[in-house]
Amino acid sequence: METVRGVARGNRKAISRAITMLEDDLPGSRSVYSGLYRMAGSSFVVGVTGAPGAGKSTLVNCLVREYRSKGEKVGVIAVDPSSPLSGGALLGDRVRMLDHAQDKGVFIRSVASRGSGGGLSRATRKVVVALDAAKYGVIFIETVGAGQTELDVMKVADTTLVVLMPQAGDEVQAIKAGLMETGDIFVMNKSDLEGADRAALQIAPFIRERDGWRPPVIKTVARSCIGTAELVASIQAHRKRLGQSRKKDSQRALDEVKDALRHMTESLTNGAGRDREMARVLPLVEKRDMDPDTAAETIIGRLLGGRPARRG
Ligand SMILES: Nc1nc2c(ncn2[C@@H]2O[C@H](COP(=O)(O)OP(=O)(O)OP(=O)(O)O)[C@@H](O)[C@H]2O)c(=O)[nH]1
Ligand SMILES: [Mg+2]
Repeated sequence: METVRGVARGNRKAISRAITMLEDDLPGSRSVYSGLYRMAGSSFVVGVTGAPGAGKSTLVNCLVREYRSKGEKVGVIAVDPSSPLSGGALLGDRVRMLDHAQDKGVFIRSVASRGSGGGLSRATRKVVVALDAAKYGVIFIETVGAGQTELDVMKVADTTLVVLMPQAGDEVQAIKAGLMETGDIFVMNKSDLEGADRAALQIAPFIRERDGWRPPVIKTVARSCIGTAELVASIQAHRKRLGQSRKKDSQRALDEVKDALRHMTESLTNGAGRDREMARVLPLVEKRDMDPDTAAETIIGRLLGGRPARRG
């Protein structure tokens, strides 16, 4: 498969093409995904979440610089749950990311929900697989906001950074939004502003140790990349810790298969409306000659029968 080979060589056009194929479920995307998935699995994925304006993009910019200086190829995925045509936030990201726009070792891509089944976490996973297969060793995922969607997207990450800032009541928001359970590392950004120490102290009691890892709180000034070397050291420490347990891998596999199942049952359900079998059973259910469960079973049987699972 030419696209897969192109991605393996790190060809940027091939990577873009592969991502578009996967996102839009274009013909041939199944075999592209299958090929890429086999090559993937060595990248390290860092999720970056937190309130709007906390400095996530500015911070990622610094982190990209840190990892580039270590010679790593770096991918950046900006996830925008709301608008397919990226709004102000992403546009801002683009401008800031221009720092790295000319760098061949950096690949930046945004992912937007198109209202298609499976949603953002599925789309994000696929972009990760493509960049992973292209040997981008570190991949950052930035999400805007702190809803359930973002928490789902963060499941894709190996290490999750929760970015907070002082004076915004962020601590309270983070505690409410379930971010305290999500974060592997807490970043108190904008530490040049007043109240950073106090804010850091306020969240500390809500941070729980998980699997022998106690999430640290690290102060940064992303605007001048202060504290980001320390942050990288902490990310690497967490990565090392993860490397020692296989649990993460089986959890990831479970999440991925569940995502795929959800997507497929959704498209089955949507496609069923136009199915011949549906046309046959519907009048029966209407007349109560057949119950809806039996009708659904019949349709699934036919749909699956007509679409055998691919092997290999
Ligand atoms: N004072 C101060 N300002 C900062 C710092 N880091 C970022 N900012 C500013 O905060 C604003 C928001 O930064 P972004 O990086 O766009 O924040 P974000 O979290 O990516 O924002 P969204 O993507 O819109 O959610 C910008 O004006 C930055 O210049 C910092 O350490 N100190
Ligand atoms: Mg941003």
